[in-house]
Amino acid sequence: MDGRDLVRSVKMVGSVQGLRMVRAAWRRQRADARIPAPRGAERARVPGLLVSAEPGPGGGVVKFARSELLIRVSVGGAVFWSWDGAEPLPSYALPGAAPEPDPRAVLEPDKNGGWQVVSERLTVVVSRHGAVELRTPGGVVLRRELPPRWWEPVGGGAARWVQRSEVPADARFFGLGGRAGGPRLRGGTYRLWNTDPGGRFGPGDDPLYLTMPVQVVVSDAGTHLAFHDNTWAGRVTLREGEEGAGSGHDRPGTCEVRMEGGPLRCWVVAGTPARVLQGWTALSGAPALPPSWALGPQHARWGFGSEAEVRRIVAGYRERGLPLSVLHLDIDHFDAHRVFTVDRERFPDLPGLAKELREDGVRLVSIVDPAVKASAGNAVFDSGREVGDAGAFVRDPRGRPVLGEVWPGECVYPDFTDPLVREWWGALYEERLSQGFSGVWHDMNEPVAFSAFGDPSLPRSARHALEGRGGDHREAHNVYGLAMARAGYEGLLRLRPQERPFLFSRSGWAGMQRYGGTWSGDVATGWPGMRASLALVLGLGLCGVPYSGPDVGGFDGFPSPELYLRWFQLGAYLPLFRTHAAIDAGRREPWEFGPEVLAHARAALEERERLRPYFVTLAQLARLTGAPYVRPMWWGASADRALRECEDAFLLGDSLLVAPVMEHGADRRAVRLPRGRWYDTATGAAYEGPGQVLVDAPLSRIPVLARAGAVIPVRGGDGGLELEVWAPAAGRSGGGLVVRDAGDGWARAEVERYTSRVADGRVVVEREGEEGRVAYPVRVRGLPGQR
Ligand code: NBV
Repeated sequence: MDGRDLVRSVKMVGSVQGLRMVRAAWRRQRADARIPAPRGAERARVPGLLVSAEPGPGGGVVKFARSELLIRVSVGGAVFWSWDGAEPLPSYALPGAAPEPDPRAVLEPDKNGGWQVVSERLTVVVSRHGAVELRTPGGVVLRRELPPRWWEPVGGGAARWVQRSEVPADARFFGLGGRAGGPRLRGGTYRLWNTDPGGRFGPGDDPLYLTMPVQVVVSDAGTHLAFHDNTWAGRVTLREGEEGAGSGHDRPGTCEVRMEGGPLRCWVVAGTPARVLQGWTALSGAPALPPSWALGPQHARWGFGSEAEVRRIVAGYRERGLPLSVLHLDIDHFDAHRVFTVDRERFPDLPGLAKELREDGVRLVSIVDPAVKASAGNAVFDSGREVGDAGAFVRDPRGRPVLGEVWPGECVYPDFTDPLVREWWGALYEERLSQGFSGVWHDMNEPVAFSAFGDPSLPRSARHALEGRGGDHREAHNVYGLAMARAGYEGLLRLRPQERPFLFSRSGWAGMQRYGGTWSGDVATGWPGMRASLALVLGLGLCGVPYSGPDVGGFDGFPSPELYLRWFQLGAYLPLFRTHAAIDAGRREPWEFGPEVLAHARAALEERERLRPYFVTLAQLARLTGAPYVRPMWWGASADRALRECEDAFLLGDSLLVAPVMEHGADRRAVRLPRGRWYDTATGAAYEGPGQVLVDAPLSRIPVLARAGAVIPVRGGDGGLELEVWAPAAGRSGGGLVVRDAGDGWARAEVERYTSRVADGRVVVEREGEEGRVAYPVRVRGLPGQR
């Protein structure tokens, strides 16, 4: 937080709290002084020379003079390797048991005095010094891990470590959670420490709320994902490689992972991007399926403030005939900012209001902050003190509760890494449900403790249960939001077992998708913020978290009508489509920017509703396959290098290509196309990829192109499902999947497969396995047979 942000937050929290923030910062610094300094007396260690090897399930153990390397290939192809005896479990990323070892993968000596494990998708080669190479079945090196190095504090304690790896010279890096500077991660250092950037962020801010040690690396040789399963603070330094233009002197890309403690263990999944995400979500858990109402338009604001204001907003949508599916209430509806309370003066009958809105098709979603006001008489605080032997709240090494300054004043923090605490916290959601809320929005869970300077979080010495193992905040910090999401998700599930919980969270870690989605957080209003917001959605999707979206219009300040509209048009094609802003920011209702913006925003809202069946299908497919709804342009064509560089457009599922306008004054834009024919969905014009084309982007819409042959489920004029089919090019065929909305429960959805082809100059659509019968109206677009 810089000086300006401090002034702004003091303005928001008040000067009494401002003073307490200074005190809190000093207190945290004093507490942290007890943690061993990272550069005290340490002993360095490397593995040394190879001594022996012992085959075991899926691979085995290779022993070195000063460490040992475990290699295990699992059924399904994911490769696990670790040093110093680390096993896959316990892990916050893996939901259950680790996958079974693949009995066909055997450790055997190689020709160079090292050892290797050959498996179906990857060959793992270990050198005599402890370098680990991952090769494709064709022998091309995807990744080469150099021998690691540890630094062990002389007096004992957590060892720091570093591991460098090399990737092909043409490789591009993605992922590491939500990164504002992405989606392609350029050379530089990226921190692994979930952080509230303090009021707003732009592309230059790093880290943000949701980091994770998941890298997705794309090169001609193939795509792979490497996950360093370690929750501690760390840094990843990336350097893109350089090709020697045929000279044979390529400089490989490099990646250096430095962690302040914790195990050195890594999972690698390789293959096509689709296969990589399938493998990754098989390991870290299938994405939760949002209820279909969460795929409709949503509106929020910090500062709706009263029942009358909520009614005014909903009426504003209704009077103008604008669709609205969800309205969010922020901390200002709480009583004195305390979580799980309602300000009864301003919301005298929240359940009544919620019921009325629901009858009108609008759900309410509530913010939930983790920090609990530390004052006797606050029911949540009082009940938390009764949990287990020591109460629910995080304590310092001397057993005193750790205090932090947040919105309600002096607060304590539930220790979500304790199963008992999760159970207690989950039960508290009954209060939210009885107030009429249908879902929750977790905020401030990095976790945040306001601080005049330094890291705005808990002291690193704070103690956590860590599922009974015990440890401090250095290990628990990055999974605080993840564990809170688990508490919330499991609580909602217990309370309403027949409904799918709706939860999204600002912070999280690898595996977050099991419990719900996330959103951009406080993205700065401006064109750069808009770009950053798309980078976040793309990067998180590649890390396995498919449901997210930005604060449309930006969190702070006053967007110009043009910026607001362009952001709105982008948001309409992202999984979480929600306008939101800070209490001191300008309005974000679509009618606040004049009649022209309103007309175009209406078109975007209507298009989103028309595409709702497609979004429902994409949500189901994300659950079944791990494929994000929003995919980078190289998704189906990772060998197309030009597409790897393309960051200003994306694929929405298999069928659509969305090219948002992210600069001022543009009325057309360049779009790089993957191979095949693409139709401009507004004009019907056909373009042939690969290559770059210039398409119209008037203020009324952003370019959206459909893949020739695509079969897209849409909402027809009568509200029923319809198939929109884009004519395949001559001699080609196409198709698409449809998963129908099976309600908000757990009914198993059926995946329907459709094919399209041209016969006798007509487009023919058939359903696989049903004697071709298609139960929906079909609307053909594009020009069949045209070359
Ligand atoms: O609860 C207030 C805000 C919220 O509107 C926003 O979406 C969160 O990202 N919250 C942060 C806390 C204060 C931010 C300055």
